[in-house]
Amino acid sequence: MRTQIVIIGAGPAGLLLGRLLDNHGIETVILERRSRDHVLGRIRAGVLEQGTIELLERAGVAQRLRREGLVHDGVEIGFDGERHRFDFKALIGRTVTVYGQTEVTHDLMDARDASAARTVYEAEDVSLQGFDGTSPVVRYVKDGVGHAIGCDFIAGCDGFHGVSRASVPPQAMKTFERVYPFGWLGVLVERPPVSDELIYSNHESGFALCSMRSPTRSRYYVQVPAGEKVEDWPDDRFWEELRRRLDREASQLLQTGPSIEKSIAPLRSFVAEPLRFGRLFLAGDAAHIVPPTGAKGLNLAASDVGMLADALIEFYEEGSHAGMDRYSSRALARVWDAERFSWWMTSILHRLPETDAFGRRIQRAEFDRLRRSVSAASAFAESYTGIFSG
Ligand code: RFL
Ligand code: PHB
Repeated sequence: MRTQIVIIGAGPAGLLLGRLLDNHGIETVILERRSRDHVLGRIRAGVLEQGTIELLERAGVAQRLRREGLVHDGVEIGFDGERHRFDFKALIGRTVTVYGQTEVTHDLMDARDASAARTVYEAEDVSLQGFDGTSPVVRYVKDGVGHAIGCDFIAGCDGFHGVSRASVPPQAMKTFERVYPFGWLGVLVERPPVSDELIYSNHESGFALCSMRSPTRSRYYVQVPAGEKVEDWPDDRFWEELRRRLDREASQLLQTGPSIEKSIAPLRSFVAEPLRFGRLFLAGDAAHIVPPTGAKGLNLAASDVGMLADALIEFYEEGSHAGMDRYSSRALARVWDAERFSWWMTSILHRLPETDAFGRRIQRAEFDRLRRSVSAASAFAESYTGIFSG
């Protein structure tokens, strides 16, 4: 069989790329290792930048997002019981929208199902060949039967543990990494959120975050040491720890209940360079990871595939290679800006090994500067809302 582009991975990056290309009559096949239900069951990101929303609009999948997305004008940051609100709208005239990654994925899957485009779920043993030449081939096994697809290009959208990046010869790639000695324990609960906006909290015992999925469903996180097990965190222990890390008002307003999902995500910063190897392009978590503190992962995945779709459309419609040649450097400029911001926000809000008495005073000084300086607060607002487009 043959197609124009094989996309590996049906996460938000792969599905959005498929949709943007489909809208221009470019044929794609998506190969996904997991089942559809498994992909939809993963609870991940919650905050969308304006640029991501514009891209979802362009893809024609933003109707439900427009209806159900919660527009937030700002966020709050707490430090040792004090809280400060950063009003993005007043500072720089921008907002963010809270709409779960699960919902984005759902909308993209529905749109793909309604089109003629092919998606193969539970595709095993996916392997990539010949992308350094002119005729790449992707092989996979489905229900015990081997298949091969010849194509013009391969898009590696298969996340951090995928096969695409691993298929590149190590000498052709440079990687940059920082692994943090802690993770985020997240809980989803069918209770109204503690506040209308997100609260990021720095407490002596560690970081906490109050987020949400809807006016009746909340998402909370606490920093836990690396290697911690979900089984060691019964709901009562989680709520007690979260309460401890919030200011008095928030901890009083917190409505607890039985968790409907609970998981631990490790924190990591990672970038692979470049993002193109002949006829293979990497996008999203396959190429880079940010710690979730800056809410950038999904937004970066979206901006990567927006740029990649433009480049591929330019190739098929105008015969020009220019966009494809520029893709890696264009996308990486935005990636590194988000890496910087996510690393910085992580380092000022978490308890790190270097957070001794000096480190804690520095964190406090960062918080005070953000509170007192309009230019510092505006720079924070620009980075959080994603004004930088590369
Ligand atoms: P994904 O979502 O990991 O999808 C990759 C897909 O590829 C499949 N796959 C394979 N398919 C075929 N063959 C193989 N060999 C394969 N190997 C893997 C996988 O099954 C999967 O379906 O990557 P993508 O599309 O690049 O999307 C990236 C985002 O998922 C990620 O960046 C965000 O979730 C990060 N993130 C957040 N980002 C935000 O923008 N805002 C947030 O508020 C935010 N919060 C978060 C987050 C991530 C978190 N975790 C769990 C890491 C909060 C958390 C807790
Ligand atoms: C979430 O709602 O899951 C969420 C929100 C903000 C973050 C990370 C995760 O920075």
